[in-house]
Amino acid sequence: MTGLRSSNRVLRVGAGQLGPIARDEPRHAVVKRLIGLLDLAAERSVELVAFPELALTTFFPRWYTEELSGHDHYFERSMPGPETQPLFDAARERGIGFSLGYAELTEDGRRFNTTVLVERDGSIVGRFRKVHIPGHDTDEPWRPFQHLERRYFEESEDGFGVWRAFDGLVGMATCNDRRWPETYREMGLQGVELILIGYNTPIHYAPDPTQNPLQGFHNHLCMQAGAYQNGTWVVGVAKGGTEEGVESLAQSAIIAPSGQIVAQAVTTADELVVADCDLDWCRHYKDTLFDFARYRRPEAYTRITAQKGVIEP
Ligand code: CDV
Repeated sequence: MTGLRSSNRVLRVGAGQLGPIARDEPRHAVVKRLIGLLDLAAERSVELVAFPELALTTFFPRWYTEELSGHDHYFERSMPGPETQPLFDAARERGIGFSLGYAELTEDGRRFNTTVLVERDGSIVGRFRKVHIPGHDTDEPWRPFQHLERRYFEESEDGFGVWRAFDGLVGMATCNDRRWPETYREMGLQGVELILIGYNTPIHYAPDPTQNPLQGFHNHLCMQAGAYQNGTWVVGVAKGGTEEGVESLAQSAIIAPSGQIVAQAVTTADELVVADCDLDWCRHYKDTLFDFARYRRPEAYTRITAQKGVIEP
């Protein structure tokens, strides 16, 4: 590929960052905040807004309950449901698509940390269930606050899909998924051009507090690397600020296929971060350095490992 080319596939994307959601904040109040961000998006002709992980409630896995059903009121039994329908209506009226993270309770009683992708006409494009579930599943009162995602959510076996939408190829991942290279590569192998990632990342990491001052660095490090190594846009969107006494990272960012951050949040509150994402720009990387068909060598990776043998830790 030589030189630059003009593109018809410039998608104006917004990262709809949220500040804290209080434990007693009702759904309808949160939905109102989300619609407020859609209003900002409409003013700026944004076509797609990415909202954070578990964007409808406080981050409830920080509290232990003996019975899982003790937290069922934080879960959605349908999407849209009665309380989220106004968000779907508002988005469709404005011609804006969105991704939304929420706690999903299926008809057969399974619980997932899910994100739904909705097109500009209100149709549901796809649904992603978080693959890498961090934290722990039993009460650990020694922590200043808990991270009981492994108690409340199943690990998804569905993997990382990519959907034709927004005139491009769009994928999703959720919070801890963004730290794993396989997340991006699985979608990269399907040609992904835009990955939407919501997160709730406490600054304090109880198992190893030496990582606390590096939270912002690690957040951008993994998303920038994932974008560059797969020639894709990445939108990382936080629920940040201090929620129920727990400080969480903000720093929502829109990252180009070059790995460069092109727009970033400046607050820890509700904020819309906007960038024009030229989906054709992905080709600069997908057709050159990261031309998978030409240069990637999965057969050699396996062979070399076999020859050397596995070194026991
Ligand atoms: N919600 C998350 O998945 N949070 C994790 C924390 C617990 C490390 C994260 O990777 O940001």
